Amino acid sequence: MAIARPLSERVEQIVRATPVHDIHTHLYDPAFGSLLLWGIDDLLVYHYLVSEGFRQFDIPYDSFWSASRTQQADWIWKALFNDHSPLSEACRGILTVLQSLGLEPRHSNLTQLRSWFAAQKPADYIDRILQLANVASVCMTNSPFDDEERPLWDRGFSRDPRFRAALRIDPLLVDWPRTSARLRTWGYDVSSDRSPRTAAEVRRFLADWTRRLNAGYCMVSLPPDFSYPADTDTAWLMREAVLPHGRELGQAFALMLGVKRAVNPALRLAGDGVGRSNLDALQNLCAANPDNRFLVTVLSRESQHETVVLARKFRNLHPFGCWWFTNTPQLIEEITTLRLELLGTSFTPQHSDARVLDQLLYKWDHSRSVLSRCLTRKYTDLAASGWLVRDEEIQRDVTELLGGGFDRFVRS
Ligand code: FIX
Ligand code: ZN
Repeated sequence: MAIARPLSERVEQIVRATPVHDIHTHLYDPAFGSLLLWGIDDLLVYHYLVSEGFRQFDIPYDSFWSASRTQQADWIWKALFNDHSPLSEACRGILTVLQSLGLEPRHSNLTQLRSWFAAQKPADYIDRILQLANVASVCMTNSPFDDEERPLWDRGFSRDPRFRAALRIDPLLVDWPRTSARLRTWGYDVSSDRSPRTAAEVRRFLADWTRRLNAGYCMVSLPPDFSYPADTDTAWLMREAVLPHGRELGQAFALMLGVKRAVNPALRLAGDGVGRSNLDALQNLCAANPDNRFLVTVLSRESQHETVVLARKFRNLHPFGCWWFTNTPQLIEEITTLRLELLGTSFTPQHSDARVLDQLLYKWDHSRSVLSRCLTRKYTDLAASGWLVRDEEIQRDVTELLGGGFDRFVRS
Protein backbone atom coordinates (compact mmCIF):
# COMPACT_ATOMS: atom_id res chain seq x y z
CA MET A 1 0.00 0.00 0.00
CA ALA A 2 1.36 3.43 -0.97
CA ILE A 3 2.38 5.56 1.98
CA ALA A 4 0.47 8.86 2.02
CA ARG A 5 2.71 11.88 1.51
CA PRO A 6 2.65 14.39 4.37
CA LEU A 7 0.26 17.29 3.77
CA SER A 8 3.06 19.85 4.08
CA GLU A 9 4.93 18.19 1.19
CA ARG A 10 1.84 18.03 -1.02
CA VAL A 11 1.06 21.70 -0.41
CA GLU A 12 4.62 22.91 -0.89
CA GLN A 13 5.02 20.89 -4.09
CA ILE A 14 1.85 22.42 -5.56
CA VAL A 15 2.70 25.96 -4.44
CA ARG A 16 6.18 25.70 -5.99
CA ALA A 17 4.93 24.11 -9.23
CA THR A 18 2.13 26.63 -9.85
CA PRO A 19 3.19 29.54 -12.07
CA VAL A 20 2.48 32.91 -10.48
CA HIS A 21 1.13 36.03 -12.14
CA ASP A 22 3.03 38.75 -10.33
CA ILE A 23 0.52 41.56 -10.07
CA HIS A 24 2.77 44.47 -9.10
CA THR A 25 6.43 45.02 -9.91
CA HIS A 26 8.68 47.84 -11.08
CA LEU A 27 10.16 45.74 -13.89
CA TYR A 28 9.98 46.79 -17.53
CA ASP A 29 9.33 45.08 -20.82
CA PRO A 30 12.72 44.09 -22.32
CA ALA A 31 12.06 46.64 -25.08
CA PHE A 32 12.81 49.32 -22.48
CA GLY A 33 16.48 48.24 -22.51
CA SER A 34 18.45 49.57 -19.56
CA LEU A 35 15.28 50.44 -17.60
CA LEU A 36 14.96 46.71 -16.90
CA LEU A 37 17.51 46.30 -14.11
CA TRP A 38 19.35 43.04 -13.41
CA GLY A 39 22.66 41.76 -12.06
CA ILE A 40 24.66 41.90 -8.86
CA ASP A 41 25.24 45.67 -8.71
CA ASP A 42 21.59 46.57 -9.24
CA LEU A 43 20.68 43.93 -6.64
CA LEU A 44 23.06 45.46 -4.11
CA VAL A 45 21.99 49.08 -4.63
CA TYR A 46 18.30 48.18 -4.24
CA HIS A 47 16.83 50.89 -2.03
CA TYR A 48 15.93 48.40 0.71
CA LEU A 49 19.69 47.69 1.07
CA VAL A 50 20.68 51.34 0.71
CA SER A 51 18.70 52.26 3.82
CA GLU A 52 20.19 49.31 5.72
CA GLY A 53 23.70 50.23 4.49
CA PHE A 54 23.37 53.75 5.88
CA ARG A 55 22.68 52.27 9.31
CA GLN A 56 26.13 50.65 9.25
CA PHE A 57 28.43 53.06 7.41
CA ASP A 58 29.06 56.73 8.04
CA ILE A 59 29.58 57.80 4.43
CA PRO A 60 27.99 61.24 3.87
CA TYR A 61 24.82 61.05 1.79
CA ASP A 62 26.27 63.25 -0.97
CA SER A 63 29.42 61.15 -1.26
CA PHE A 64 27.32 58.01 -1.56
CA TRP A 65 25.08 59.44 -4.28
CA SER A 66 27.93 60.91 -6.29
CA ALA A 67 29.87 57.61 -6.27
CA SER A 68 29.60 55.10 -9.12
CA ARG A 69 27.10 52.27 -8.86
CA THR A 70 30.01 49.82 -8.50
CA GLN A 71 31.43 51.79 -5.59
CA GLN A 72 28.02 51.99 -3.91
CA ALA A 73 27.59 48.25 -4.30
CA ASP A 74 31.09 47.66 -2.83
CA TRP A 75 30.21 49.75 0.22
CA ILE A 76 26.93 47.93 0.75
CA TRP A 77 28.51 44.51 0.29
CA LYS A 78 31.23 45.31 2.82
CA ALA A 79 28.87 46.80 5.39
CA LEU A 80 26.04 44.28 5.16
CA PHE A 81 27.76 41.03 4.15
CA ASN A 82 31.39 41.24 5.28
CA ASP A 83 31.29 43.35 8.43
CA HIS A 84 27.94 41.97 9.70
CA SER A 85 25.86 38.87 9.09
CA PRO A 86 23.27 39.41 6.31
CA LEU A 87 20.27 38.71 8.54
CA SER A 88 17.75 41.15 7.13
CA GLU A 89 15.18 39.94 4.60
CA ALA A 90 16.67 42.09 1.83
CA CYS A 91 20.18 40.74 2.53
CA ARG A 92 18.99 37.14 2.69
CA GLY A 93 17.30 37.83 -0.63
CA ILE A 94 20.66 38.44 -2.31
CA LEU A 95 21.91 35.08 -1.00
CA THR A 96 18.81 33.24 -2.25
CA VAL A 97 19.28 34.83 -5.69
CA LEU A 98 22.92 33.76 -5.88
CA GLN A 99 22.10 30.27 -4.62
CA SER A 100 19.29 29.86 -7.18
CA LEU A 101 21.78 30.75 -9.91
CA GLY A 102 24.34 28.24 -8.61
CA LEU A 103 26.72 30.94 -7.38
CA GLU A 104 28.58 30.72 -4.08
CA PRO A 105 29.14 34.09 -2.44
CA ARG A 106 31.28 32.51 0.30
CA HIS A 107 33.75 31.26 -2.33
CA SER A 108 33.74 34.20 -4.70
CA ASN A 109 34.24 37.93 -4.45
CA LEU A 110 32.24 40.73 -6.01
CA THR A 111 34.61 40.92 -9.00
CA GLN A 112 33.97 37.27 -9.81
CA LEU A 113 30.24 37.66 -9.35
CA ARG A 114 30.28 40.71 -11.63
CA SER A 115 32.06 38.74 -14.36
CA TRP A 116 29.47 35.99 -14.15
CA PHE A 117 26.60 38.44 -14.59
CA ALA A 118 28.43 40.32 -17.37
CA ALA A 119 28.63 37.07 -19.35
CA GLN A 120 24.83 36.60 -19.43
CA LYS A 121 22.90 37.39 -22.61
CA PRO A 122 19.95 39.60 -21.59
CA ALA A 123 17.21 37.83 -23.59
CA ASP A 124 18.25 34.36 -22.39
CA TYR A 125 18.75 35.62 -18.88
CA ILE A 126 15.23 37.07 -18.71
CA ASP A 127 13.80 33.70 -19.85
CA ARG A 128 15.93 31.87 -17.32
CA ILE A 129 14.90 34.05 -14.38
CA LEU A 130 11.19 33.86 -15.21
CA GLN A 131 11.45 30.09 -15.57
CA LEU A 132 13.49 29.58 -12.40
CA ALA A 133 11.17 31.82 -10.39
CA ASN A 134 8.17 30.12 -12.04
CA VAL A 135 6.65 33.48 -12.87
CA ALA A 136 4.20 33.39 -15.80
CA SER A 137 3.77 37.15 -16.11
CA VAL A 138 4.74 40.34 -14.33
CA CYS A 139 2.71 43.49 -14.12
CA MET A 140 4.77 46.63 -14.66
CA THR A 141 4.21 50.07 -13.13
CA ASN A 142 3.80 52.42 -16.07
CA SER A 143 3.69 56.14 -15.57
CA PRO A 144 2.89 58.59 -18.39
CA PHE A 145 4.64 61.15 -16.17
CA ASP A 146 7.97 59.30 -16.30
CA ASP A 147 10.20 61.07 -18.81
CA GLU A 148 12.26 57.94 -19.40
CA GLU A 149 9.43 55.60 -20.28
CA ARG A 150 6.90 57.97 -21.91
CA PRO A 151 8.82 58.40 -25.20
CA LEU A 152 8.83 54.65 -25.79
CA TRP A 153 5.07 54.40 -25.33
CA ASP A 154 4.65 57.38 -27.64
CA ARG A 155 6.79 55.71 -30.32
CA GLY A 156 5.29 52.25 -29.79
CA PHE A 157 7.13 48.94 -29.66
CA SER A 158 6.49 45.25 -29.96
CA ARG A 159 5.22 44.02 -26.58
CA ASP A 160 6.52 40.99 -24.67
CA PRO A 161 3.24 39.36 -23.52
CA ARG A 162 4.84 38.28 -20.23
CA PHE A 163 5.10 41.96 -19.22
CA ARG A 164 1.65 43.41 -18.59
CA ALA A 165 0.96 47.08 -18.04
CA ALA A 166 -0.65 49.06 -15.21
CA LEU A 167 -1.38 52.77 -15.46
CA ARG A 168 0.26 54.60 -12.55
CA ILE A 169 -1.15 58.03 -11.81
CA ASP A 170 0.40 59.35 -8.56
CA PRO A 171 1.37 62.80 -9.94
CA LEU A 172 -2.18 63.29 -11.24
CA LEU A 173 -3.75 62.69 -7.84
CA VAL A 174 -1.15 64.06 -5.42
CA ASP A 175 0.39 66.96 -7.36
CA TRP A 176 -2.46 68.44 -9.38
CA PRO A 177 -1.11 72.04 -9.76
CA ARG A 178 2.05 70.83 -11.48
CA THR A 179 0.42 67.92 -13.29
CA SER A 180 -2.37 70.04 -14.72
CA ALA A 181 0.29 72.27 -16.30
CA ARG A 182 1.86 69.19 -17.88
CA LEU A 183 -1.47 67.91 -19.18
CA ARG A 184 -2.02 71.28 -20.82
CA THR A 185 1.31 71.02 -22.66
CA TRP A 186 0.18 67.57 -23.88
CA GLY A 187 -2.99 69.07 -25.38
CA TYR A 188 -5.57 68.42 -22.64
CA ASP A 189 -7.74 71.45 -21.88
CA VAL A 190 -7.58 71.36 -18.07
CA SER A 191 -7.49 74.17 -15.50
CA SER A 192 -7.56 74.53 -11.73
CA ASP A 193 -11.29 75.30 -11.64
CA ARG A 194 -12.63 71.79 -10.86
CA SER A 195 -15.01 72.22 -13.81
CA PRO A 196 -16.87 69.54 -15.82
CA ARG A 197 -14.61 70.41 -18.79
CA THR A 198 -11.48 69.70 -16.74
CA ALA A 199 -12.92 66.41 -15.46
CA ALA A 200 -13.81 65.36 -19.01
CA GLU A 201 -10.30 66.16 -20.22
CA VAL A 202 -8.69 64.17 -17.39
CA ARG A 203 -10.93 61.26 -18.36
CA ARG A 204 -9.79 61.63 -21.96
CA PHE A 205 -6.17 61.53 -20.75
CA LEU A 206 -6.83 58.38 -18.70
CA ALA A 207 -8.62 56.68 -21.59
CA ASP A 208 -5.84 57.56 -24.05
CA TRP A 209 -3.17 56.09 -21.78
CA THR A 210 -5.22 53.05 -20.84
CA ARG A 211 -5.48 52.21 -24.53
CA ARG A 212 -1.87 53.06 -25.32
CA LEU A 213 -0.62 50.76 -22.55
CA ASN A 214 -3.42 48.22 -22.76
CA ALA A 215 -3.39 48.71 -18.99
CA GLY A 216 -4.92 45.93 -16.88
CA TYR A 217 -5.69 48.34 -14.07
CA CYS A 218 -5.05 51.89 -12.89
CA MET A 219 -3.09 52.54 -9.68
CA VAL A 220 -1.99 55.12 -7.15
CA SER A 221 -0.11 55.22 -3.86
CA LEU A 222 -1.44 57.61 -1.23
CA PRO A 223 -0.31 59.00 2.14
CA PRO A 224 -1.82 57.90 5.48
CA ASP A 225 -3.99 61.01 5.73
CA PHE A 226 -5.79 60.48 2.42
CA SER A 227 -9.48 61.25 3.00
CA TYR A 228 -12.57 60.60 0.93
CA PRO A 229 -14.86 62.40 0.44
CA ALA A 230 -12.97 65.62 1.02
CA ASP A 231 -12.60 69.11 -0.33
CA THR A 232 -9.27 68.32 -1.97
CA ASP A 233 -8.04 68.08 -5.54
CA THR A 234 -7.28 64.39 -4.93
CA ALA A 235 -10.84 63.55 -3.86
CA TRP A 236 -12.38 65.71 -6.60
CA LEU A 237 -10.25 64.11 -9.33
CA MET A 238 -11.12 60.67 -8.05
CA ARG A 239 -14.85 61.34 -7.92
CA GLU A 240 -15.14 63.23 -11.20
CA ALA A 241 -12.49 61.58 -13.37
CA VAL A 242 -10.79 58.40 -12.10
CA LEU A 243 -13.91 56.58 -10.89
CA PRO A 244 -16.11 57.45 -13.89
CA HIS A 245 -13.20 56.40 -16.12
CA GLY A 246 -12.99 53.07 -14.25
CA ARG A 247 -16.72 52.49 -14.69
CA GLU A 248 -16.68 53.41 -18.36
CA LEU A 249 -13.73 51.20 -19.27
CA GLY A 250 -14.45 48.50 -16.70
CA GLN A 251 -11.02 49.12 -15.19
CA ALA A 252 -10.15 48.31 -11.55
CA PHE A 253 -8.44 50.95 -9.42
CA ALA A 254 -5.56 49.87 -7.17
CA LEU A 255 -4.94 51.88 -4.02
CA MET A 256 -1.63 51.53 -2.19
CA LEU A 257 -2.26 53.21 1.12
CA GLY A 258 -0.05 54.46 3.92
CA VAL A 259 3.20 55.64 2.35
CA LYS A 260 4.85 58.79 3.70
CA ARG A 261 7.05 59.94 0.84
CA ALA A 262 10.49 61.42 1.52
CA VAL A 263 10.56 61.16 5.30
CA ASN A 264 14.33 61.45 4.83
CA PRO A 265 14.91 62.99 1.38
CA ALA A 266 18.69 62.50 1.67
CA LEU A 267 18.06 58.78 1.24
CA ARG A 268 16.25 59.41 -2.08
CA LEU A 269 14.18 56.34 -3.08
CA ALA A 270 15.12 54.71 0.24
CA GLY A 271 13.75 57.65 2.23
CA ASP A 272 10.03 56.84 2.25
CA GLY A 273 8.23 55.88 5.46
CA VAL A 274 4.96 54.45 6.70
CA GLY A 275 1.92 55.65 8.64
CA ARG A 276 -1.44 54.22 9.65
CA SER A 277 -4.06 54.87 7.02
CA ASN A 278 -7.41 56.44 7.56
CA LEU A 279 -9.44 53.51 6.24
CA ASP A 280 -12.75 55.38 6.52
CA ALA A 281 -11.71 56.75 3.14
CA LEU A 282 -11.55 53.25 1.69
CA GLN A 283 -14.89 52.32 3.25
CA ASN A 284 -16.48 55.46 1.79
CA LEU A 285 -15.04 54.77 -1.65
CA CYS A 286 -16.30 51.18 -1.69
CA ALA A 287 -19.73 52.11 -0.33
CA ALA A 288 -20.32 55.05 -2.66
CA ASN A 289 -19.05 53.29 -5.78
CA PRO A 290 -20.44 49.75 -5.97
CA ASP A 291 -19.83 49.74 -9.73
CA ASN A 292 -16.11 50.34 -9.31
CA ARG A 293 -13.66 47.62 -8.35
CA PHE A 294 -10.90 48.46 -5.86
CA LEU A 295 -7.67 46.60 -5.30
CA VAL A 296 -5.98 47.54 -2.07
CA THR A 297 -2.74 47.01 -0.23
CA VAL A 298 -1.86 48.88 2.96
CA LEU A 299 1.61 49.54 4.23
CA SER A 300 1.25 49.58 7.98
CA ARG A 301 0.90 46.39 9.95
CA GLU A 302 -1.73 48.06 12.13
CA SER A 303 -4.02 48.69 9.13
CA GLN A 304 -4.19 45.06 7.99
CA HIS A 305 -7.05 43.81 10.15
CA GLU A 306 -9.34 46.73 9.36
CA THR A 307 -8.68 46.23 5.65
CA VAL A 308 -9.62 42.58 5.77
CA VAL A 309 -12.83 43.37 7.66
CA LEU A 310 -13.70 45.96 5.00
CA ALA A 311 -13.18 43.32 2.31
CA ARG A 312 -15.76 41.14 4.09
CA LYS A 313 -18.23 44.01 3.76
CA PHE A 314 -17.52 45.07 0.20
CA ARG A 315 -17.21 42.57 -2.62
CA ASN A 316 -15.86 45.31 -4.85
CA LEU A 317 -12.69 45.31 -2.69
CA HIS A 318 -9.83 42.88 -3.29
CA PRO A 319 -6.86 43.00 -0.86
CA PHE A 320 -3.49 42.16 -2.35
CA GLY A 321 0.14 41.71 -1.42
CA CYS A 322 2.31 42.28 1.60
CA TRP A 323 3.74 45.58 0.53
CA TRP A 324 7.34 46.71 1.10
CA PHE A 325 7.89 46.93 4.91
CA THR A 326 5.36 44.11 5.40
CA ASN A 327 7.19 41.88 2.89
CA THR A 328 9.09 40.00 5.61
CA PRO A 329 8.46 36.34 6.42
CA GLN A 330 6.95 36.95 9.83
CA LEU A 331 4.53 39.60 8.62
CA ILE A 332 3.62 37.70 5.46
CA GLU A 333 2.72 34.75 7.66
CA GLU A 334 0.63 36.86 10.01
CA ILE A 335 -1.16 38.79 7.26
CA THR A 336 -1.78 35.76 5.04
CA THR A 337 -3.18 33.73 7.93
CA LEU A 338 -5.42 36.63 8.94
CA ARG A 339 -6.70 36.93 5.37
CA LEU A 340 -7.26 33.18 4.93
CA GLU A 341 -9.17 33.02 8.20
CA LEU A 342 -11.45 35.95 7.34
CA LEU A 343 -11.66 35.81 3.54
CA GLY A 344 -10.95 32.22 2.48
CA THR A 345 -9.19 32.48 -0.87
CA SER A 346 -10.82 35.72 -2.05
CA PHE A 347 -7.64 37.84 -1.97
CA THR A 348 -4.17 37.82 -3.54
CA PRO A 349 -1.56 37.08 -0.90
CA GLN A 350 1.48 38.51 -2.57
CA HIS A 351 3.09 40.61 -5.26
CA SER A 352 6.86 40.90 -5.54
CA ASP A 353 7.36 44.65 -6.02
CA ALA A 354 10.63 43.58 -7.70
CA ARG A 355 12.68 46.46 -9.08
CA VAL A 356 15.50 44.20 -10.27
CA LEU A 357 14.64 41.17 -12.40
CA ASP A 358 16.71 38.68 -10.38
CA GLN A 359 14.77 39.62 -7.23
CA LEU A 360 11.89 37.52 -8.57
CA LEU A 361 13.98 34.52 -7.53
CA TYR A 362 14.09 35.40 -3.86
CA LYS A 363 10.83 37.24 -3.45
CA TRP A 364 8.84 34.33 -4.84
CA ASP A 365 10.94 31.64 -3.19
CA HIS A 366 10.50 33.22 0.23
CA SER A 367 6.81 34.03 -0.25
CA ARG A 368 6.02 30.55 -1.57
CA SER A 369 7.58 29.02 1.56
CA VAL A 370 5.42 31.16 3.82
CA LEU A 371 2.26 30.59 1.78
CA SER A 372 2.86 26.83 1.91
CA ARG A 373 3.19 26.95 5.69
CA CYS A 374 0.01 29.03 6.09
CA LEU A 375 -2.03 26.77 3.81
CA THR A 376 -0.71 23.58 5.43
CA ARG A 377 -1.79 24.85 8.84
CA LYS A 378 -5.27 25.73 7.60
CA TYR A 379 -5.76 22.41 5.76
CA THR A 380 -4.56 20.64 8.93
CA ASP A 381 -7.25 22.49 10.90
CA LEU A 382 -9.81 21.34 8.31
CA ALA A 383 -8.61 17.74 8.63
CA ALA A 384 -9.15 17.94 12.38
CA SER A 385 -12.75 18.89 11.59
CA GLY A 386 -13.11 15.90 9.27
CA TRP A 387 -12.45 17.61 5.89
CA LEU A 388 -9.51 15.97 4.13
CA VAL A 389 -8.39 18.21 1.31
CA ARG A 390 -7.66 16.59 -2.06
CA ASP A 391 -4.69 17.52 -4.27
CA GLU A 392 -6.93 18.92 -6.99
CA GLU A 393 -8.56 21.18 -4.41
CA ILE A 394 -5.18 22.39 -3.17
CA GLN A 395 -4.28 23.08 -6.80
CA ARG A 396 -7.52 25.01 -7.38
CA ASP A 397 -6.91 27.15 -4.28
CA VAL A 398 -3.27 27.86 -5.10
CA THR A 399 -4.07 28.81 -8.71
CA GLU A 400 -6.65 31.21 -7.32
CA LEU A 401 -4.19 32.73 -4.84
CA LEU A 402 -1.29 33.07 -7.26
CA GLY A 403 -3.07 35.31 -9.72
CA GLY A 404 -6.22 33.47 -10.87
CA GLY A 405 -8.51 35.27 -8.43
CA PHE A 406 -6.90 38.62 -9.18
CA ASP A 407 -7.36 38.11 -12.91
CA ARG A 408 -11.03 37.32 -12.47
CA PHE A 409 -11.52 40.33 -10.21
CA VAL A 410 -9.93 42.83 -12.60
CA ARG A 411 -11.73 41.39 -15.62
CA SER A 412 -15.20 41.00 -14.06
O1 FIX B 1 4.82 52.95 -4.67
C1 FIX B 1 5.23 51.81 -4.92
O2 FIX B 1 4.82 51.14 -5.88
C2 FIX B 1 6.28 51.25 -4.01
O3 FIX B 1 6.27 49.86 -4.11
C3 FIX B 1 7.62 51.83 -4.35
O4 FIX B 1 7.50 53.20 -4.45
C4 FIX B 1 8.71 51.47 -3.35
O5 FIX B 1 9.81 52.27 -3.61
C5 FIX B 1 9.10 50.02 -3.42
O6 FIX B 1 9.91 49.66 -4.24
C6 FIX B 1 8.54 49.11 -2.49
O7 FIX B 1 8.78 47.91 -2.54
ZN1 ZN C 1 5.66 49.22 -5.90
